[in-house]
Amino acid sequence: MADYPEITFNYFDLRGRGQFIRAMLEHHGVPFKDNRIVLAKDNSNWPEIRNKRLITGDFQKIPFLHWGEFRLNETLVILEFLDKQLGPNDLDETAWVQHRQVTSSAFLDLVVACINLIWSDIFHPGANVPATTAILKRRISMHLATFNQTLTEWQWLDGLQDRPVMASDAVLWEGLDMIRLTFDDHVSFEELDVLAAFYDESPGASTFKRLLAEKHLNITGRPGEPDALAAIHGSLNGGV
Ligand SMILES: N[C@@H](CCC(=O)N[C@@H](CS)C(=O)NCC(=O)O)C(=O)O
Repeated sequence: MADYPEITFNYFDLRGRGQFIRAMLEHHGVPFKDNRIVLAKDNSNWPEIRNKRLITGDFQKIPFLHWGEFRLNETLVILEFLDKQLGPNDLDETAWVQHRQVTSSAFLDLVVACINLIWSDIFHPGANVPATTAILKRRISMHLATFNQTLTEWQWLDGLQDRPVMASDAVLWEGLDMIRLTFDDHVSFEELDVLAAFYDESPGASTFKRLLAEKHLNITGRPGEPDALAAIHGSLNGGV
């Protein structure tokens, strides 16, 4: 087994920006302390936790990864760091850059987009959630079609089974699964052959699914997330 330093991963006890990092560490068998921060129902315990820089790092936000001497904030930085530590060391520059692009877009354009929609009426008082949902549904559908085309051109599925699970796998899988749940299957990637095959058969998928089956996790820390999701689904189903 590889020799690892002391590792602590700090994140909320939810999916958000952290589940794919946990899942990667689990999949690779990395021994780590999984410090899950449990929010009070109204999130009132957060300001006190936020000030504990051993838990929230130099930017006082999470995810925050403590890996031996390294203190890492910023999700995309953590993911690149993990690929350097755990990923294949024989990727050429072109493949490495492609992985960084897939990781960034899956994180920002899929995962963060879903998170922001679920929080939208709180972060943007007076927001029109049905209209916001409809716009995002259109934008994400277009982006998934583009993703599918590009991954086809990049022959993404070839060799997927022959390399270790990378950040791109964990985040893209999480993004697709969050889209399924956030849009109640109204944004479908079933017809997008590469994405559909990736979601079902990518090498990390069984670990990602197993972890979620072992413990149900909300997508975000938004108080009342089930009601927010019900409102989004209602608007997609033609409700007000
Ligand atoms: N740019 C950061 C953003 C991290 C972030 O906003 N994390 C949220 C939780 S998912 C947080 O710490 N929110 C509390 C706060 O901003 O006070 C990243 O991508 O990691």
